[in-house]
Amino acid sequence: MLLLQFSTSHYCRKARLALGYKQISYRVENLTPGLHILKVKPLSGLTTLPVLLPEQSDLPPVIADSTQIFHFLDSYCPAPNLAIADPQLNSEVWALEDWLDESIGIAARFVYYAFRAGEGKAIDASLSNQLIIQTVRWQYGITAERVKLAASRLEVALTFLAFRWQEGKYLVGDRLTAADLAAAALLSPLALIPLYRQNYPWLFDRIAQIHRLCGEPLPPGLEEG
Ligand SMILES: N[C@@H](CCC(=O)N[C@@H](CS)C(=O)NCC(=O)O)C(=O)O
Repeated sequence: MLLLQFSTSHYCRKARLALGYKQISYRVENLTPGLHILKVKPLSGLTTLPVLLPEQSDLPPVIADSTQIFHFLDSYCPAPNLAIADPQLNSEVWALEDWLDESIGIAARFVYYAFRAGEGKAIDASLSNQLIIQTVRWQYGITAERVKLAASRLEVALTFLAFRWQEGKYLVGDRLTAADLAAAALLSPLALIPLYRQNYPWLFDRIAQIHRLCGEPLPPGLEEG
């Protein structure tokens, strides 16, 4: 299988966590932001990554969107499953996964890029890096007002997650699901931001645990050694 990705994207990390959790061997192709459209649009009709190419004649040729990749991987390799057999709990798994994907992952992106352009500029103050950060902020419309809204959305999410994730519990039921993988990947950009590290230490412990379980290298800010 081939995963088309941006190496730094938290949505691509989400797909890698699922591949790793299921111990599926795969290759990655890192695309260049902007130029990626030339390759991705003809394949999926979308402009976003990740995109998974299963590369087997009996399988769909292209799976775009991290949530669709989760569903595909559950049908391709059912154990361990990202869903839960109980229909009521399972509806919670996928509602949470969708909320994390469509709201919280975007809020994390807003807060992360605002940090990298301001207080966290020293992480990489090179002209080329700051140019990339400015381009991303322009592309997604990351303004100060929207960053404030994103930060308050993250606060709601982290208050919710605290009840479920502290003490090694899972977001739904009594084992890891799509919801836990989505949260671990989509909140990982916050690991570079001191304010979140100080206020939510349990969050980063859990993100690191889930990465280890999936055999995925830890995100920037949490690397060991
Ligand atoms: N809901 C999508 C979101 C993916 C997404 O936003 N990917 C970003 C990178 S983090 C992207 O490809 N942006 C480039 C673009 O929109 O052209 C998913 O889960 O796959």
